[in-house]
Amino acid sequence: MSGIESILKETRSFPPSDDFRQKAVIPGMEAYNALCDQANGQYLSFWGDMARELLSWKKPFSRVLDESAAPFFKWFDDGQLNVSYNCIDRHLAQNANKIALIFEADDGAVTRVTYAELHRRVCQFANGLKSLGIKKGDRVVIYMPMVIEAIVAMQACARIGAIHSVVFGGFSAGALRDRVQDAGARLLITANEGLRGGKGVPLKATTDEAIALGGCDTVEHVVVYRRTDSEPAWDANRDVWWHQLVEKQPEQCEPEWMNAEDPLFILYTSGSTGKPKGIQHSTAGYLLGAINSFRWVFDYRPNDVFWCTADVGWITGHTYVCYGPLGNGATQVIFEGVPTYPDATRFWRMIERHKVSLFYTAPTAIRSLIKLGADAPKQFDLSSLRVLGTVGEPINPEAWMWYYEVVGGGRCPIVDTWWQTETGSAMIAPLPGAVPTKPGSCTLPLPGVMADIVDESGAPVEAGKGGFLVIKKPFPSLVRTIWGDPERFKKTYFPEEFDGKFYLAGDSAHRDENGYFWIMGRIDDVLNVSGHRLGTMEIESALVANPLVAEAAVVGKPHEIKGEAVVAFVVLKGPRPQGDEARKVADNLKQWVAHEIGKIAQPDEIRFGENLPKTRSGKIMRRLLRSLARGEEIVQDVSTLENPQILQQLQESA
Ligand code: 7RM
Repeated sequence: MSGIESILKETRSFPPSDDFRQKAVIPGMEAYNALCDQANGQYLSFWGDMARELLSWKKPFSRVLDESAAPFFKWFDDGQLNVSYNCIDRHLAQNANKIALIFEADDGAVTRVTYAELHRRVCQFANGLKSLGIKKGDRVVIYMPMVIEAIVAMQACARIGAIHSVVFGGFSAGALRDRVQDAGARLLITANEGLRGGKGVPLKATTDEAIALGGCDTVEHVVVYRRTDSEPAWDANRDVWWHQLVEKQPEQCEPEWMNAEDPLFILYTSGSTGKPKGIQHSTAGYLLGAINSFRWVFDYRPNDVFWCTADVGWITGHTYVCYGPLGNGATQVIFEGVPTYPDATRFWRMIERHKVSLFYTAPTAIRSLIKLGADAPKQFDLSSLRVLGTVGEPINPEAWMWYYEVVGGGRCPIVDTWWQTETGSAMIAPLPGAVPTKPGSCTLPLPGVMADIVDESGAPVEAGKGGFLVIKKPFPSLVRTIWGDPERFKKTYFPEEFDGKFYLAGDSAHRDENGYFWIMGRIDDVLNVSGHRLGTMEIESALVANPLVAEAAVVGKPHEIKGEAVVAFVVLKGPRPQGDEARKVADNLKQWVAHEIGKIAQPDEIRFGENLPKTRSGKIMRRLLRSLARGEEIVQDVSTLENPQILQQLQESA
């Protein structure tokens, strides 16, 4: 097998302004390099010092890392602490009246919660959980809308040492049941309804349905937060109203002092095949990753207003809504609704309204907002913005430039953050006061992250050559195991092929002549065209660079001569073309790709749709497109698909 080839060339580079650099948390490349040298030279004391400086410990640890049961690493493991104490209590002496949460509801109503108020709510709910018999180590599934109470529930679990598992509120009864069952949850927390885009989401009814499917016998109670006036079906032996549960609870709740390695939460990832994996994170190592990466990557300063648009159902909502910002004592916006309601200017309106300075969203959201109104941000005062972030998928240079120029006014560094549910916190991302950015690159690893790109034998590949993205040393916030399946954990993430020594991320990537990382897509999605192994990202970027194109996804299909042919699924900025028009545009786009990156990457076939099949967190599901391209029936699990109706349209577009 030859290495994965890189064919995209991007030469633009954007250093931070002098003013930005001078005020930054990590001010300039010298400071960045000094931290990297420190981490390279003294890996353990680097992380040990960081853990002492950034976390508040009840009992200090005496040992940084225990590798004796590798790859089941233990960090700071004889130390004791509590995550909720670190996120709330320790800010009270100085910042009790600082705003922690600015909640904007679906209908635009705003509620502000101070750190003191958050403390009171978390303590009362934690006491409520205890009154239901929930204790340290019990699993609690949280199936909530994106409201203040979702964060209160997570923090309350952390406070009493219960292990939460948040299930995204858009998941079906079946998906919820599978997760409840795998986790063996004693308690479910939900709402009667959620509200998104003006419509009710029947969370309690779906919860009832999930339990009725069977296999949830461990569940003793369902706590229900009343978000709307609708009256849910009620099982008086099992169901408890949130407001009644907290009513007479004391406003103080002593935190449960946890061991550093006690699990903090489980979060299920669907993965491309098979049963969802319960990614298990630790208490101290995870929190350290969340707190430290937040201040480094977003260059966090105490007056910032942060807004991460992710739902708490995803890892991004765990690390950069619930734990990272609160752990730093920050003020953040949380948003119940969707970016297109009441119209596609919602994000820009909210940035102006709340004077957001640090904004973090997904490339999919950026691309769809470009399609819905490329000039829309210009109607709003976005001058409060300081740093713009992206996460979740490669961002193509075209969307990057739009984000940089139209949203950021050319002033704001773009932090393209590469990481995973499994890594717990950002791994490869520019520190915005130091690392010059390049459109489409997540740039350089954070100090202390030993990322590399290797070939099949585990040897580093040279600059410009693609390979497997790996992390070569254990890292505090890395996944500890797959809940209930340590063997699968070992096989998936520390495979034999690399002697079990490297963490295998599952992405392909290459580095350029400056050592910058470019993610090329999932390894499973790599195409093999005439013996050339091509990542999906570069061909997609070339397509999106065409002014007509809003979004694109490419997959391979078997080809007699070439091995694989390139099939591209394309969404135009304008209406979906049909007939002759479609053929004409397709021909133009094929030539465009050949011209932009070379004949080898030229699509053999282009199909147009109004959208692409995406997961509920906005990732393109290429495995479904692969089946479509091959004319196969879709037999894969589509339960995590946001927009199933699009499959038919793409099928018919052949
Ligand atoms: C945070 C999150 C992880 C996968 C990962 C990549 C892709 C995420 C980027 C990215 C290119 C990025 N966790 N990915 N961020 N690809 N550039 N900045 O998304 O577990 O849900 O997904 O997402 O393939 O392996 S996740």
